[in-house]
Amino acid sequence: METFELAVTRRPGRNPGAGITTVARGEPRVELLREQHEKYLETLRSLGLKVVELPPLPGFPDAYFVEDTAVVTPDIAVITNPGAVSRRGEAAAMEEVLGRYHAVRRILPPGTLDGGDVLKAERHFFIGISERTNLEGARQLGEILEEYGNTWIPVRVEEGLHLKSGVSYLGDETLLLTEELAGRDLFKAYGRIVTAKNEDYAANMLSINGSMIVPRGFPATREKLEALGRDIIELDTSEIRKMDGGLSCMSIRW
Ligand code: CIR
Repeated sequence: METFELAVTRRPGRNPGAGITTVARGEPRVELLREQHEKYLETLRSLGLKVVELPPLPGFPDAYFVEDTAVVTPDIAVITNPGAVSRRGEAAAMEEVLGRYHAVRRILPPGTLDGGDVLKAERHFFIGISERTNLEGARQLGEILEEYGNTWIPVRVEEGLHLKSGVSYLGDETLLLTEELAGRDLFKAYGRIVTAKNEDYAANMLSINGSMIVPRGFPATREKLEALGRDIIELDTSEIRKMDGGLSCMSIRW
């Protein structure tokens, strides 16, 4: 299984509630959101990752959802062109940071792509076509990935903000995914653990260095994951969820 060594993150700013959201769960409590973010960083550190903590990006209330700004593989960092116009400056700010570690390429207009739509399963990439990622953006990323010996396939996103709102890679050719995605042919070659009824949000989680970080409050899905016999760490993401975010969104990992 892949080993992760580093996570790039960004601290939430003063007004995360000014970000974009499609969910009606109320205004996030800023202090609590910060605490939840801090616990997330502590958890990544406890799993052996070095955590790069960037400062808030003034004028970009969604900037702590760093995952959307870049796709990183062992070979290359691809800076995205985020689908939401209000988030485009976040990607430009990430370029300088990732350039310290990787050769950098870019997704160019008219292509749009959010990292939340890109699911890496070893050397195969599922790229969600969503409100944020168009086929042109997916194709540009796919061609770059192919240059380095990877394969890719586009996936229609019909529920949730991003592809990874509904599916996570657990390693060992196994996915955790919503019932809707589990029915799709393109996932059938994988081992599939399906989120429990009314627990679709639990599909976004992180499988890191032998442990699984899962959102708190989804006991039936947790029970299914327990069968894998790995360590499970539960984190409260109540405030992050109000801004349409989940566990994967808050870091870029490699
Ligand atoms: C947005 O709508 O862009 C942010 N409020 C949430 C982004 C979540 N990112 C992710 O799932 N990768």
